[in-house]
Amino acid sequence: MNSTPLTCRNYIDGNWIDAPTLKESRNPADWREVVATFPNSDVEDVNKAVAAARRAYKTWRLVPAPVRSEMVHRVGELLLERKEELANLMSREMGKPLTESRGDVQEGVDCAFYYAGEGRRLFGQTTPSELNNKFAMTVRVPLGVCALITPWNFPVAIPCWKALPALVCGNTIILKPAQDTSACATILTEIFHDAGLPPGVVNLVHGAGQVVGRELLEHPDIDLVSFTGSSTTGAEIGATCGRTHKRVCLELGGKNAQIVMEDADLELALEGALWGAFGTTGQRCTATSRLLLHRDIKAEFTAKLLEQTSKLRLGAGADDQTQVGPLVNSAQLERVKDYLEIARSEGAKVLIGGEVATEEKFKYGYFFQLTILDEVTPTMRIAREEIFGPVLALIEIDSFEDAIAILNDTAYGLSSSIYTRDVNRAFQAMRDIEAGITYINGPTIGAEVHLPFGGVKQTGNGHREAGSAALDVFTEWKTIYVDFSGRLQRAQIDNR
Ligand code: UN1
Repeated sequence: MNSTPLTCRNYIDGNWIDAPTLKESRNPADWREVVATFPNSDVEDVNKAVAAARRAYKTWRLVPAPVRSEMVHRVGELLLERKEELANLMSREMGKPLTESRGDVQEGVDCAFYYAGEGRRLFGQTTPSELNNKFAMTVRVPLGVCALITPWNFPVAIPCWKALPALVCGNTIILKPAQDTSACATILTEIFHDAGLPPGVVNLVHGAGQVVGRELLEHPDIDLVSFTGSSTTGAEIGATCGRTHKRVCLELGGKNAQIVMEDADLELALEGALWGAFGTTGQRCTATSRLLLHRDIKAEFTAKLLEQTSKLRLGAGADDQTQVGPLVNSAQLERVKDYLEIARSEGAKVLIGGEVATEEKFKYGYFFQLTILDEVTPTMRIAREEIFGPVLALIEIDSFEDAIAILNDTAYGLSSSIYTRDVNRAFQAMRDIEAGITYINGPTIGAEVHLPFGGVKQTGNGHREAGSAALDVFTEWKTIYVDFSGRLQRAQIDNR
């Protein structure tokens, strides 16, 4: 399992740059293993990357979109070729099971092929002018230089969601990946390079958010910041981008709930709850962290849930047998431990788990037991705050109306789910749930790349990623009037 650490470098203006100071990215299943070293970049590195991206933008924006998208298509092909290598690296670097890591890379592939097609659309509108001999239309134009600040939980998929539409639209980019997944970001950047993207179009700057991220937010030559991460950091980023006049797209936290009504297919709802709560060790912004169970089925459902949870195999992501991996780092482990303290002090009952996993094989990793909390009330902090770990809170509901009200009683609004066989309730839920995404008879996780992704309330700031919605993030509308009358025509005057 211990292979030689990958030496990651910054990639600026088409060159891999050696760095004077390095940090380490370690395997969360066995922190003795250094997976990679990466630069602890400073402001000067950011400035060089921004200057390169700004220079490259002058010509990249003029490359026809269908030609740009051929390179994005190539990114998809190369991701497929290197899928197994990347998945293995990902499982070692951030801990999720191999099947999930492959899925993460596949999401990048799907995204590449989707946006490659977009290069031949990028549709604008034509509309009649109110004046004779005058033509009116809209076209999408790129913004310029985009800073993409990405998290560790989807180290390939999320950078792809941001980078690929940005590039097809004609922007140049600077990727600032999470420090926990510097190696994955490096391989992804190698793929961008090999796909033929010209120097300066894609730049990679590793390092701390407080240094690299902060400078990107302040830099006058950055036009857009796209960030996925916590709501607290997102609020700061939004405030800074407001002050520095940048467009900002925020994908933030969640406190997603799955409702199980008394008429649900309970086996299906059970599978959904297990996958939604414990997939990626609960470290998804779409993870199910509240399970709203109708009182008529709660006892039966809970018994089955405990039985199935106790069977899930915790282990190293790179091990084929593993179903749930470790947490990504010690800070996450501490956070989950703290929330268990809070849960106990608030009066929640720990039905299973609740502790750091202490078996010998977990000794050098950040493993936490799969945890289910009962007797949770909607006002408890554990029912309101994002934990980002393998912790599921059970809340009893009396009725459909009660369920919707509790589901909506949160500061967040990303994903949501209801299991019911009642078609009327399903449609009411689609209408009344306050969230960017609602699943009927499916878990809260598993969004597809060709549909909009994002949330309401403190989950975001009104933008959506993925699908054609991402084009609205990475382009400006330009409105064009062509007057072919050969004389001055005055709108709002000459047509009356
Ligand atoms: C995230 O957790 O930030 O819908 C993204 C899903 C995945 C993406 C999650 N496709 O669960």
